[in-house]
Amino acid sequence: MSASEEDLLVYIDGKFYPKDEAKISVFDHGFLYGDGVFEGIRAYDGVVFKLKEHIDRLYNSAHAIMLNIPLSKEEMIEAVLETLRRNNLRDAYIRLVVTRGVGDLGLDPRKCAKPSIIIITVPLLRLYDEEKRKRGISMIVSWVRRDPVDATSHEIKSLNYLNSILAKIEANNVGADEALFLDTNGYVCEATGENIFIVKDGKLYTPPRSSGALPGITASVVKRIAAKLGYEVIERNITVTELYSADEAFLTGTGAEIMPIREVNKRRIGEGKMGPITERILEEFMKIVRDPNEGIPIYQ
Ligand code: PXG
Repeated sequence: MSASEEDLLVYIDGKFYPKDEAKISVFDHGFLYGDGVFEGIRAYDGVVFKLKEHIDRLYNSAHAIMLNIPLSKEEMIEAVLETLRRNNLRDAYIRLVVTRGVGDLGLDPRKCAKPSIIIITVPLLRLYDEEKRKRGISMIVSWVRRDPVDATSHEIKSLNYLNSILAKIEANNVGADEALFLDTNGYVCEATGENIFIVKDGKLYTPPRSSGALPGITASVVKRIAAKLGYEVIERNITVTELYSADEAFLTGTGAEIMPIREVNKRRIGEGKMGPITERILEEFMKIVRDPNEGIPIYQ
């Protein structure tokens, strides 16, 4: 049995705190400047899906911002598993945050002596209901561009998500489910926290790394599934007009899993519901996420 929401324990720097007492300093630069990195991870049926890959990405993000995480990768994996065990969780959403730590009111990270590590685990978070999954989501193209690779690049999973939040606000304002970013050159990039794929004439297309999109772990699994099912996956620039006339389109992410896109800027995509290739990939994906070989078991 999993703990009730109120009893959930949160890991902060090696100690466990009840949810209401899980607090960090207002002088932490994660709070003051968004100076830090994070991962969103899922556990399905007692297995943390692609935990090693998420930990590798976390350490790569930290490396890019010159933040030395005071735990080895093995210790970090154990801390995540221990947090899940303390909360008796088998199906969970895990938020792993590493901040620059406590400093003064200047932004210089050298003033921060020690990074803070926070691990929050909650019973599975559902971003969209199953009805939405069949129908697909509505999207708008955001007026705000994805930060380019030579700016606060989203290749780094940093605590700076204002770029995404600005787009989400626009989607909310017009009642759309999600917002789509274009890259600096006006090509399709990604959604606020999901990568994008389109299907055209039996082939899959997804934007290249140079678009500034985060290299998604779900996206890499989807590429593998597509190849196994015999669909070619091509990484290249995609225009908005191409997206409008795609046969199918879908988003991928830890939170959204695989989510079909029904319409973009009121243009219907394909049949305006989950397409057959998306459905086959989703079916395979749902098998893979529960495969113990695709992650790390919590209890053994
Ligand atoms: N792009 C961005 C900018 C992301 O933040 C993805 C793509 C998909 O990557 P993965 O590795 O998850 O397939 C992300 C992931 C949230 C939330 O709380 C965000 C993400 C993951 C989980 C939850 O909004 N972002």
